[in-house]
Amino acid sequence: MPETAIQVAGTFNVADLSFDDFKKIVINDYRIGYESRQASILGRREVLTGKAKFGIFGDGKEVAQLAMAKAFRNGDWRSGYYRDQTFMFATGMSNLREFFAQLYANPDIEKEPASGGRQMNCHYATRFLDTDGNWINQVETKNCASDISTTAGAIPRLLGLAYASKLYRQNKELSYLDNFSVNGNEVAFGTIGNGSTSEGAFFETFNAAGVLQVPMAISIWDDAYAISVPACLQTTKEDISEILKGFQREEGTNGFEIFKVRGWDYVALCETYERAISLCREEHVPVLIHVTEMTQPQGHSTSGSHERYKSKDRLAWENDHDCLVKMREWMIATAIATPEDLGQMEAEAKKYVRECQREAWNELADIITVELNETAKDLEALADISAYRDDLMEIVSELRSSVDPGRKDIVSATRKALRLTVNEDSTERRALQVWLKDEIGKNDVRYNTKLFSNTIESPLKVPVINAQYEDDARLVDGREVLNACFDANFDRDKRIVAFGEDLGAIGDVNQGFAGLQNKYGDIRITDTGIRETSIIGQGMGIAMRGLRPIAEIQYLDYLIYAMTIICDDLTSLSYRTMGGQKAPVIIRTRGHRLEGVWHSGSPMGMILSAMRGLHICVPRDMTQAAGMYNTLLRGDEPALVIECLNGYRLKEKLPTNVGEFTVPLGKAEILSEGNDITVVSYGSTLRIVMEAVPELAKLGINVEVIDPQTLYPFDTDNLCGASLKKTSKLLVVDEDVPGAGSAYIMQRILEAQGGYYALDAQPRSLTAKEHRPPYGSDGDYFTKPSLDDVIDTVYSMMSEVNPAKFPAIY
Ligand SMILES: Cc1ncc(C[n+]2csc(CCOP(=O)(O)OP(=O)(O)O)c2C)c(N)n1
Ligand SMILES: [Mg+2]
Repeated sequence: MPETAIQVAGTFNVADLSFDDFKKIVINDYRIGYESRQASILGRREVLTGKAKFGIFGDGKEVAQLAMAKAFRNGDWRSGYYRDQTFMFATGMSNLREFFAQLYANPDIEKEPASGGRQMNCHYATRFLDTDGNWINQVETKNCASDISTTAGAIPRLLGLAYASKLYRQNKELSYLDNFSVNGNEVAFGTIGNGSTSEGAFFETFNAAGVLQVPMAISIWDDAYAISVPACLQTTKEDISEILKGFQREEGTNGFEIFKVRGWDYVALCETYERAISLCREEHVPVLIHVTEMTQPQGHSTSGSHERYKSKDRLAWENDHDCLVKMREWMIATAIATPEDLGQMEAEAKKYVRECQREAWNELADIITVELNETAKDLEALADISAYRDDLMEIVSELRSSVDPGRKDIVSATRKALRLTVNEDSTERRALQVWLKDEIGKNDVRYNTKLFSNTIESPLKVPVINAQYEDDARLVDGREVLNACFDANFDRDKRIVAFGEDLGAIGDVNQGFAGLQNKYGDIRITDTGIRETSIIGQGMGIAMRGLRPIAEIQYLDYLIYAMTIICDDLTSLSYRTMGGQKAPVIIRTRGHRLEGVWHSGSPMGMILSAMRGLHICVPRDMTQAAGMYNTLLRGDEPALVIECLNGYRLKEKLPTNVGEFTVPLGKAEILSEGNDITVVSYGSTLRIVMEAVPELAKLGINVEVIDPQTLYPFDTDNLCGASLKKTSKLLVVDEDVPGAGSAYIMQRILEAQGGYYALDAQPRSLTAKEHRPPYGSDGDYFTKPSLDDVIDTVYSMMSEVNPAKFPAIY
């Protein structure tokens, strides 16, 4: 790595700081800021010359980030957005080479540790799992949760990162987890653009932090624009801290401490961060630092130019108020540095950034050149003995002359060559076939792995323990099975916490947690406001800090309010960091059958499409649900468990090992054996299907009923496909709209499991109607699959194949 000045911003320890030391720190800060600016300029150039796809940079935001970095300590967390490169450099959480490696999408995590080339540039993350998936010691490092591109997307999890400090400080039973916290002294730093504060996720989370009183420090980088949209169209009074004044804490109230400071005023920024963060750290008071008068010297991103929408006056103002220009002026005016010294340092910094950029480029380009040359030689060898010599040499020549080639060019050339010579056989061709398979495998690892953490703690590896019962096992309400399960787990593992609307004092709306707050305390079992997005964010943040949250969403219908955070942030976390981060949140909810437009939804197709990266559990009763919780709480991957809303009062036997037995994920169960037709269903409709079985038997039809138990993973032992070999007929029953959850199940069975080949009748689905279900029992009967519907549909499928034996009923 080329030589540079100290990469990490110094802190001012006023007591024993000489003017010389002070100068050194300031000059070093300026250099970090200046290097960062050069990286932005060079990065943009690399995009515009075609070496990288897209660029978004932190120019104009440098000085505030230098000040913020001074207050950031080991153990602290950042959860922010794409403008923070200076902060990342100043804290040592990233560096220039990694910055360029990400711009070039280098898939090597050694070179691009934030995402292994998966995320666009300036999306930061530190790796807090080692290569085996074990936690590293978080109190000895500075920590950065992985960025996402959606505006305000980093804020909900910020709440959890801060909330973890509160749990670690207030719950002394957690003191053994000393690699995650030192008495909850860690501050969670958030950053967000002024425009993004218009998002609901920001307001919701902000309010929650004021209620919870957690060490969360949100900085708002205010450059008065959100791409082209000016502040007057974004924010009431054009001033976010002004309108948030009602959150200011007062004598005897909770709330925030709110600070406002200009983004080019180095001294004021350093003082503000020092004051704000010590208060936040010591007293667990959330703070807001509104940093105004920031600029965008190069405009928003490489996708357009800001001259299109900013006035000449505004552009001139931005030039004058460029934070680095202002800092430089101040340094000269206060005799911290001379223009000559600074000029020389800037020249060195420019050169240094250029060297880092070249090295990062070469690190990837050199490897690809070697790979390209090897493949080109192999293609030439094939050409030498092939009847398609000229065409093959054309492919090689195109490959050799491609500008800034990537692996796709090499693989694509090989695939073309193999297509061309499909009727030939030679050692050379076979060698290319082998190479291609191997190369596709390697790129699979680069680009298609780590949807889940897949560590030794994966819930898929949790040993299966069967439920045990006494001979005269008690029949209890389903909710009591769950209650006993949660009780046993809270007793076993002090890291587990649960929170949600009405979860604490009354023990949730269906009383699964009844009495447990009294037993385990309100720091572990907690009521929250009505705020689904930030409930999930709260879970994510604390899960990233080593705790085990059960985050409850009161009804499945309200999961939609948390969709953005679940599908953007939680489910992509492992993938987008290439296994560098995890957040094993268990989302608990209840759904399917009840009555009413917002109390009976079963939007499984939506969930299955949007939430790959979660295990999706659909237990048919509370015993199966308990077994799934037992599995998930011993694993380390996120999951969604949807309990059946109409099952809490149904009687079930209470297992003697209610906190120990496990239900394995992805293992389907045959609930009724038969050889005429296979019916696959889950959750609440399963009970109806089981009621239909004896009725259909009376009509001479033997039904095989399969419960997949989890929709993702789905029936990993292919029980459904195997059943079709026997029955040749498939009916899928669920309560989603047509072509949603049922279409997913069909794809798994007919395509992935090869069930298509066993069919001798058209596969059918029995689902709810296209619209949401109405209120009332008649509405339910006419819109959701009923017992009559199941019987008649199965019968009609039999009739289709054998009308003589099964004449039409009506
Ligand atoms: C949810 C969402 N909506 C829209 C966008 C597109 N977008 C990307 S950046 C941006 C502007 C953000 O402005 P601001 O929050 O002020 O941050 P700045 O870029 O000015 O620092 C927009 C609209 C997005 N990424 N995510
Ligand atoms: Mg902005």
